Amino acid sequence: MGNWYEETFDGQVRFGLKVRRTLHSNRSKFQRVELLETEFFGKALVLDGLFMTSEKDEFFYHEMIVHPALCAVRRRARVLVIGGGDGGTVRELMRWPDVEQVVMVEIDGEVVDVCREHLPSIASAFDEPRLELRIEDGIEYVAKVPACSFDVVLLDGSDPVGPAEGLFNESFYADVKRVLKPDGIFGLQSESPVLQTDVFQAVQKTLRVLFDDVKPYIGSVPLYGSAMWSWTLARPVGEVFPLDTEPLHGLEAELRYMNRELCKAAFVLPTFVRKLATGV
Ligand code: SPD
Repeated sequence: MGNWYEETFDGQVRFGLKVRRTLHSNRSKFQRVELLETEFFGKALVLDGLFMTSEKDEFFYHEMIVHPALCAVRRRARVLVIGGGDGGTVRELMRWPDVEQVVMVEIDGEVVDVCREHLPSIASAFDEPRLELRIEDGIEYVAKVPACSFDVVLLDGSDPVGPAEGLFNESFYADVKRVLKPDGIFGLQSESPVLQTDVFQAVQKTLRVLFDDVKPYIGSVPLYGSAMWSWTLARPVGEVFPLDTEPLHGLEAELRYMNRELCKAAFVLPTFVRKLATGV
């Protein structure tokens, strides 16, 4: 028969998955970590009751958080990932031959361990020699590293509750800007313009205070219970566009969501999203 596992949005909307069995359930030092075997999505990671990723649809999210950001920079030698404990973001980064080093800073080592054990197709790049994996607080890490250390910073965090809450504020974004090179790029998941409208709007507004140019883009992630999800690119100095999507040409055979046309089209926003992001 199986049980239903439901994520609730603001006590107003519920999204549920039918679960065959629970493979892991534990309260780590930071959050409840669950690994479910579901009927439709395959194995799924859940943190504090929030769906994070699944075998079936993880590529929607991970290809969208990584590849547009890498198309927005000329130099991609050093990349910092904050969060990303399931490993999908690092796996996508490793497809780029000119990425020389990825530093991934994940606060919760239990997430990494559980994903290594149960989600090997997502956590497949943790043993890459180009990866430096650090289990520590990403907020403290960006506060202490020297300025201009990275070409790209990607924030692959959870929703703004629990350990990820501090990843949505101005002082954290200011540190991200400091550790980025001026012509580098900050890419982050920025929640759903439909179900988390206030967070989406607040992220855009806060980034605009600090960065010269901020460009949200949209796609779908079936596991997130909303037809629309968003990510955002922010450039410390200068403009985000134009994106150079040509390097994707060589990757397209191995990608399942991203392609050169989509990489540009994702920045074309429905009017209500554009108004939420820019006010006009
Ligand atoms: N509502 C869930 C938002 C989670 C965003 N991060 C997912 C992590 C996948 N690597």
